[in-house]
Amino acid sequence: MKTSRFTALCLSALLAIPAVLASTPVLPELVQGFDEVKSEIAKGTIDTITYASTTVGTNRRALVYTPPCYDPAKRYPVLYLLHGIGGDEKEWFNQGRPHVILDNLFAQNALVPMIVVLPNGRAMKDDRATGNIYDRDRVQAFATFEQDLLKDLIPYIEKTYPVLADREHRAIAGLSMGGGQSLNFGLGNLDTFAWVGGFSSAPNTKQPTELLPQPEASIDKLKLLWISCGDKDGLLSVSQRTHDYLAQHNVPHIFQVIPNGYHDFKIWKQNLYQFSTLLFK
Ligand code: FER
Repeated sequence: MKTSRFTALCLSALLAIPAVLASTPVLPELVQGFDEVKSEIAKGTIDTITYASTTVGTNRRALVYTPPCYDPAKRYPVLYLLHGIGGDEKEWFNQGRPHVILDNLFAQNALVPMIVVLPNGRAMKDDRATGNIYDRDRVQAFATFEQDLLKDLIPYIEKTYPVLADREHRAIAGLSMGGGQSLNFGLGNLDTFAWVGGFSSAPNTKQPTELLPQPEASIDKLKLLWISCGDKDGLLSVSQRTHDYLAQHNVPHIFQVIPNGYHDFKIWKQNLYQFSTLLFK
């Protein structure tokens, strides 16, 4: 019974009218219930994985979302989705429920089926969000994660899951500290990532000239650069200065200042909803 229902749901998703792809991205309207569980749609799956980190010298955890109608015989693009300073690999799952948002988008045929990896971006032996999360070594661990991601986690994902392992099928995005990481690591490694998103990016974001020292050379490599922040967020100046520099150097990007927007999951869920529909198209 389970199989036939699954097949029917997956076929109906395939037969739905494809979303229109425009060269200038059109942001989807936020629909009521975009983050609520629907009973009659196909669901993705979230697993916890453990990988050996040569960077940290420990086994580290991440969550992995595989999309509805997941077929290991196919190959999927991958989004690495990063948490904030007070979180760990479960922060998005517990508070943002990305699986619900993505399942709903998939059911509307608005999403390219993708694998989403939710890492722990605090690359240190004790990687829990305990004690003083603003301690220097705890903040430093968010920078160290670049090596863990590139040398340990991505290779693990690519040997464990059926993924398309090239830059055009790899995206990185995150909230706050994770937004800073996404801009730093994404723009710093355009041979690895073509899709980059910073949601309410934190002060760990590099200064624009360090972030993108040769803006002109980056233009052709970027499939999408997304910068968004709430207008009531005390960190808006980080996104603003990045946008100003990009605009000055004619680097195509999306800059969204969300009216009446704070530093919270209301904003980050909206960001994920809209950003994810642009990916891999
Ligand atoms: C800071 C203010 C905010 C900072 C980090 C944050 C490292 C991060 C916030 C978050 O992730 O929600 O000064 O410095």
